[in-house]
Amino acid sequence: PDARAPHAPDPGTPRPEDVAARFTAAFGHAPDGVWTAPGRVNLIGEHTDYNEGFVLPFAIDRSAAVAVKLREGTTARLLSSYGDQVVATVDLATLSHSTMGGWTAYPLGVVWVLRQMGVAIGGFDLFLHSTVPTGAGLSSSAAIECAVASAFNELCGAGLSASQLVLVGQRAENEVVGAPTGILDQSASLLSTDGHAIFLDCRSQESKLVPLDLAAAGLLILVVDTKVSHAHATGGYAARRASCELGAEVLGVHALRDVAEADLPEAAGLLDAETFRRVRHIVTEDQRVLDTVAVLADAGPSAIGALLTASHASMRDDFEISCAELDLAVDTALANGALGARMTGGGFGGSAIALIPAAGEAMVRAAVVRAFAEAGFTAPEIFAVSPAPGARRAL
Ligand code: GAF
Repeated sequence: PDARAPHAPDPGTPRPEDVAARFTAAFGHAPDGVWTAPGRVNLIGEHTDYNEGFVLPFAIDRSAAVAVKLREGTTARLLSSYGDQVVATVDLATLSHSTMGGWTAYPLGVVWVLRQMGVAIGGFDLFLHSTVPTGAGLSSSAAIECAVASAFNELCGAGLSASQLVLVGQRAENEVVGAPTGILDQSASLLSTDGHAIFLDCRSQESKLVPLDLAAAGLLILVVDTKVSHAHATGGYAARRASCELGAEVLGVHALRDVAEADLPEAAGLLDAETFRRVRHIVTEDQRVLDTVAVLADAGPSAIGALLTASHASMRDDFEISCAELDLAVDTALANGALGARMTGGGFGGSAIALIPAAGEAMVRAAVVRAFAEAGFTAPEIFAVSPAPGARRAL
């Protein structure tokens, strides 16, 4: 999900020199380093992560950057370009859920988890700047968590692997922020490589890089940020997860990953109608991820459109996590030449993606803007994305 704060970020990845300079201006000394971690779009595989299934995300060229300097003592000072831009000062010796509020829950949540794991983190100064739009379903919160986890992993010599850092970010999200999310977002942020999507098995945490050269195929992916904000710490996200757990329990499986499409007719007789629809989304979505990976290898990105669109229909009708703005973005893109389109991320707002011929970009953009205006919706933000590098030390 997304760190929620009033924020209008610039596109692109923050310049590490600028982030270091703002740190130095705020704290009066230079940082030990600057770490960046990107947001993501998920090409396909939604809500499958916490069902131990498959996902296929890629990192985008919008990142969180943190400059950090370790200090003596137990005082942490945190500043971000979000919101009121006042330095938050906390004593790590008395760190508790009640002292981690607002945007500081993301960096402090990671620090709290690392300290629980025995990583010796004392005092520090931290400055955060992010270009991942908040509330847009593009993993602004995972970007912060992964940048912070990468920084302390290195500065404190913790020696954790990328897969372990994924779980650190997830625990911060689950235990401190309070959103019962899976490992999709942190995995995309930490494991991504330029020019590739990541095919991740969320049960084993094994991943495989899948080449995704959109430009060579004359294609691009447009993000339509509907500006309908969402929060996964409340409401629908947790309810969907609970439905999936109920479905697995009634069907006698460890996780919905263990249900095959061929089992669905029998499952229909065992589950109430709503739980069955939730289960059907997960089971068919897992298969669509596997199919997408196979089609990409055999025929390339121009052949995956129908799978993306089928995924959207499943989220709209069976999982019921879409909204009028997302459906309009998808339908309008499809009516104006998109090969496929779907909402991406947790749902209930946020962004849709559309796979379009590069030559048709202006037409799709204009059509979506017009359709939103005619429907009386807030103007969307529309931008192209392509697979970008994952988290790294930038300075
Ligand atoms: C959000 C969550 F954080 C992810 O773990 C995942 O469940 C996603 O929604 C839906 O696929 O981004």
